[in-house]
Amino acid sequence: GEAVPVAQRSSWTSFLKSIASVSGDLSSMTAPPFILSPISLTEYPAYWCERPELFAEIGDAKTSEERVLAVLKWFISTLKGQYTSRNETSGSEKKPLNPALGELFYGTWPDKDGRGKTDLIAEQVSHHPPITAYVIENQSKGLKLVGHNAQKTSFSGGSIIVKQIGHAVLTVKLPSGSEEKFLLTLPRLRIDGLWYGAPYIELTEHSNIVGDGFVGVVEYKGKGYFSGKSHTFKATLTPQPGMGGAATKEIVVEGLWHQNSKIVTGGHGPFHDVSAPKEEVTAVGGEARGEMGPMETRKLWELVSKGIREGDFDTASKEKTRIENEMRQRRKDEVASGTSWESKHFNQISSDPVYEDLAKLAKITPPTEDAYVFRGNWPKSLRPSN
Ligand code: 0T9
Repeated sequence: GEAVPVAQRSSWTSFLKSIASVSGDLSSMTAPPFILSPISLTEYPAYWCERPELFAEIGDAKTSEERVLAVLKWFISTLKGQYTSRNETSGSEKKPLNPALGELFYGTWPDKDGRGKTDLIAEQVSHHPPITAYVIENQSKGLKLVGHNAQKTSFSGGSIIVKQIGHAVLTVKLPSGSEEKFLLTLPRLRIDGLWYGAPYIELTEHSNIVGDGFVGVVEYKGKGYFSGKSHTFKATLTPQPGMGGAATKEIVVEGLWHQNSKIVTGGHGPFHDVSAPKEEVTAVGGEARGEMGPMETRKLWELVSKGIREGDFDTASKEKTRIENEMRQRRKDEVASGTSWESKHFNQISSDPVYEDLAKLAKITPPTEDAYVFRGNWPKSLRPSN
């Protein structure tokens, strides 16, 4: 492919051959330097809040219908960042750094224009396969998003197919003191453009937003499907009689998730629009004096990231090997001492009752999933009053 530097062409070809034969977890495979991202997968949950004002608006909604529309608008508005931002900043999709077990990321979006402060904790709760658990909270608006992410990859027709495993639950505290919970599931990804060395993501199949008297389905299509355009979606919100919601009408939104959309049924007019720039998270150290500890992602990968950014791939690869060996040694030491790694912020539960209830309502499979419950232990740097 022409996007591949000449010196890396044969290594890219053999990388592609090995992804075609390995199925499941590509994260630990060694890829040629030109495709490496200096950012770890542990940072990716920040994409959920790069439009913090839209997240905050969920807390300001007055009715069930307003609330579910605010959830849908926030969700759709994150997709551009989640799935196209590496292309925008570095020309193509890149392979994220493969996180270490227990890797941490703390971040915040400051209060501004009455939207309240929003904070994030992400922790790598599994190394192989990579699983990231996260919590994003805007306390003043009564909003808390808790979720986890894993991927199952396969190769088909020259593309990587990524099935996202995991889900998120958004809890909205209402002024009455009661809570509404929304279940969010995640789309499937197809990574195209591999042959040319310029990979990019298209979303396929569907994902769900279920809660507050609505079952929402977001369908994704790319070029050559119902609109003929890339990044097309159609979201249908169907009220559930008997689920407490007062709403009775179905709402349909259509458009391009990386640009804009409009309400076409159950209302009319513009819906989301992500032409304005997004707001990146501010990384915060989680240690007592606001410093970054050795397992905090930007500290842990500091020299690897620097090497990748500056084109010093020897240093990057040496440092990466050092970290991997150190982690292997930790796991061996645990076995020898009969201990095991424990998450700092999350407790794993083998089935999530909130997922089960809402998945049943929307006929989502599988009927149950595990989940990671946030322990509520915010670092002082994010919650000085703790
Ligand atoms: C959750 C997101 C996820 C993580 C990434 C598939 C992928 C790892 C998972 C799904 C976020 O909310 C959204 C965005 C991008 C996803 C990544 C894109 C990607 O390519 C990687 C996989 C593991 C690879 O690195 C494949 C090899 C690479 C050479 C292709 C560029």
